[in-house]
Amino acid sequence: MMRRETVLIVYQYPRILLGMKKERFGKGKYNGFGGKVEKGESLEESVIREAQEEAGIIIINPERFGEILFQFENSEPDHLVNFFRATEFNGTPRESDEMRPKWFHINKIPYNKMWEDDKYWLPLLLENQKFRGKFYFNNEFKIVKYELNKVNKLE
Ligand code: 8OG
Repeated sequence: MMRRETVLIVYQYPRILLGMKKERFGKGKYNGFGGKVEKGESLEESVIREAQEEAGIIIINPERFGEILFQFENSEPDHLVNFFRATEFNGTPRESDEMRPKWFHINKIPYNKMWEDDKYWLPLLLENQKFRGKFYFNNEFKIVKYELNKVNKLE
């Protein structure tokens, strides 16, 4: 079984907008906005909808930057996550049931309160580099092995 998901990083140099996840998978961690891609939805439509639901912002021109397959030792299904970046949005970030938005300077990204893989791919996204990869997590949600490649384009 596999779940298709999205994650959006809003990047307004020199800061990024993350959200503290208040419920479900990844609770207690900072992450970009995103979630499950619904039936009949494109990746882009999904990430726009999630940013609106979770942070109350209308993102403009989200750009796809990476694709990572996450596999877990426990019964969690595989997650195929597409990562997006947007620099512009309308509205003011506001807290929702799921997320509490917060800006971070790019020199102070809270990697110790994020998924362990983020410290590998997020610097690439911030440097304009597209990527593709695969991470395997154990029962304690620690990385057991991974591959991460820079790519010129995502087909
Ligand atoms: O809606 P749901 O609670 O299933 O959303 C899970 C979110 O977490 C979704 O946006 C995809 C995202 N996500 C993973 N794995 C990882 C990961 O390893 N790092 C980051 N940054 N996000 C992840 O499912």
